[in-house]
Parts: sequence; C-alpha cells; structure tokens
Amino acid sequence: MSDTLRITRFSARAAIVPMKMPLQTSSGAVDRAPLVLIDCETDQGVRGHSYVFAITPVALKPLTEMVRAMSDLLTGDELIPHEIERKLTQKFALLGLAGLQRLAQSGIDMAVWDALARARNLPLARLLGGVPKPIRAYNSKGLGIMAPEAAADEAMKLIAEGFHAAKIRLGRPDASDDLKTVRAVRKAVGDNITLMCDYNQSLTVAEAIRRCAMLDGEGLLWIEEPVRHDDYAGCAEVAAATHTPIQIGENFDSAFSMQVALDRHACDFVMPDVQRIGGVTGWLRAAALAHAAGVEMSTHLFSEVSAHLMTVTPTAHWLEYVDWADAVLREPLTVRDGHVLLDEKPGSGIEWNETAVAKYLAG
Ligand code: SMN
Ligand code: MG
Repeated sequence: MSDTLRITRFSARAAIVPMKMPLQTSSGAVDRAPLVLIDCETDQGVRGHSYVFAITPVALKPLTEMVRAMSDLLTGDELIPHEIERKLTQKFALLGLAGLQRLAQSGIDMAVWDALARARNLPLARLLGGVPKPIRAYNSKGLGIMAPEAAADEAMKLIAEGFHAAKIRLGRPDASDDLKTVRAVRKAVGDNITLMCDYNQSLTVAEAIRRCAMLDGEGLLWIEEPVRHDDYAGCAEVAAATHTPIQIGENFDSAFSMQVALDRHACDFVMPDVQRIGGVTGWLRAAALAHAAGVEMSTHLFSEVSAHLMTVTPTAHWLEYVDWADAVLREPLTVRDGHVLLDEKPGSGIEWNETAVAKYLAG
C-alpha cells in the first residue's frame, strides 16, 4: 500500500437508535439516540467509521446534512487529520465552528483518524502513541431523575454490570429530594463505590451554592454542571464555595473555550466531549491544556473513541460509559472489573452492524 491515501467520499446516514435505559435529566429526557453514522471511504478501500449524537431528534436531519455538506469539501484530499482540520477551520472561519458545524467537523475528524488507524493496521490508541489497556470507567447509562428507592435499585443494576462507579442526575424541584436520592443510592451501593452527580446546568448560582453545600460531605467525587455551562464566572463562584470538586466540560466547543474556563478557575475537573471539542484532533489539544494546568480530564459519552483517547491523556481521570450506540455496533465495548477493555483491533473499534442499521435508518 502506498503512503498516499486519498478520500474518495464520505457517507452520512441518520439513524434513531433505541436505548435500553432511557435517561431523565433535569434538562430533558433522552430516550433514544439520534445518531449520524459517518463513513470515510478512501481510494485504497480502507473505510473509517464514526458517529455523532444529535441529542434531540429535531437536530438529526440538519446535522446529517451538515456532515454531508462539510465532508463534500474533502473529496480527493489526502487522509491527513491535521490538514483536514486546518482546511475546515479556515473554511468555517466566518460562519464559526460551534454547534452543528462543530459536531459535523468532529465526526468527520473521528472517521478520518479511524480510517488512518485502519490503513496502518493499528488500534487508534497505538496510532496516537499509546497502548490499548483497561480504562477506568463509570456507568452513566442510567440513574436519571427518579424516586430515591428507584434510584437505589437502578444503581445496584448499574454496578452489577461490572462497574465500581456510577453517576446520579440531580436537579429535582426540591433540593431535599436530591439529597434523599444521593443517600439512598449510597446506602444501597456501600462505601466502596464511587459516585458522581450531574445537575445538567439546571441551577442559578445562588441555588447551586446552596445545593452544593448540602452535598458536601456526602462523599461525591464531583458535582457536574451545576449552572449554565458558559457562565464561567458563576461556575467559579460555585467552585470556590464548594468543597466537592466541580466538573464541567461537555459543552466546551473547542480547546480555546476550555482554556478560558481553566483561566477563570471555573472548575476543578474537566470532561470535554469528543464531538464538541473537535474530534480526536481537538481532544489532543485539550489534553495538553489539562496537563499543563494539572487538572484531571474525563470523557463525555462516545465511550468507544474516548477509551482510546484516554490512553494518551496525561491527566486521564474517568471514562464515561454509555451503551447508546450498541444497537448498531458489530462489537460493543467489553467491561470488566470497573474498566472498559481495549484490544489490538485496528481503528477505534467502530464497525456497523448493517442489519441493525437498516432497521433504524431515519429518513
Ligand atoms: C448527558 C449529556 C447529554 C445527553 C445525556 C446525558 C449528561 C452526562 O450531561 O454528562 O452524561
Ligand atoms: Mg453531564
């Protein structure tokens, strides 16, 4: 195989994938996964795969169209992720690379890296200079907003899947119901299980300070997104007033945004989302910033690609595990003893189960 690999075309397919466990957050329910399945085809037959998550079905069609329109710009280009990122950044300088454009660019980037890893016959971790190894993970696919007893039961189920950690969604109208839930879950799982919680941006700054103080002492590893994601001043106030570490990052739309948050001491931990931070390329930049700042870095969704990225993240903290793409994957991730396992399969591990894909294609 010659060294020059060129992109022949991309395909983007919209699918609505069923979730085994719907998730109720304080900012809305996620009960099915609207995914754009992306394939990057090359002139040597190698194909890269990735998906992006539209979060709401309302955004699925425009996101699919955005991936198609953006990837059309790359036909005939060499398969060089950093050059492709440079080209798309330049082409979108006037419109901006946030929102759908960022999701599309990130998805394209992940598919390109996957194709490159496959062309070199390496797992993505090895292509990036790391090694496939077990990655510490928490089970995040459940524990939405529900009654305390139901949360305690669900926590036991999540742990029984092989995890030693889980995340509780908070932000009930009455703060005392959040506290009751955290206590019910802790009582059920015992002291050896790590618990984190997520407010999904639902609180005002004053209410966040009150509720985080209420949770200090409950042994939570972090309190995630207590206030509006882009209110870094508000986040910083909450972080300064709270003993438990404050976690944000799933809404950083670039490594630059993360740097602003770090500069403003908006949080104690960061957890960029690979589809918002700029794909694999953007992740690597963010990981360097977290390293320089001495801040722990976790992942958000996209467990398959993110597990590989954690192998080259100097301050790697926790992988968020969800199984929301499982129904269309040929080989879903394996979990053992609190870790997601990586192997020597080339690429990021994403291969479509085409029979399932055909069933869930949308429009
Ligand atoms: C979350 C984000 C997006 C969709 C579902 C759930 C949540 C998390 O904030 O961090 O898991
Ligand atoms: Mg979150």
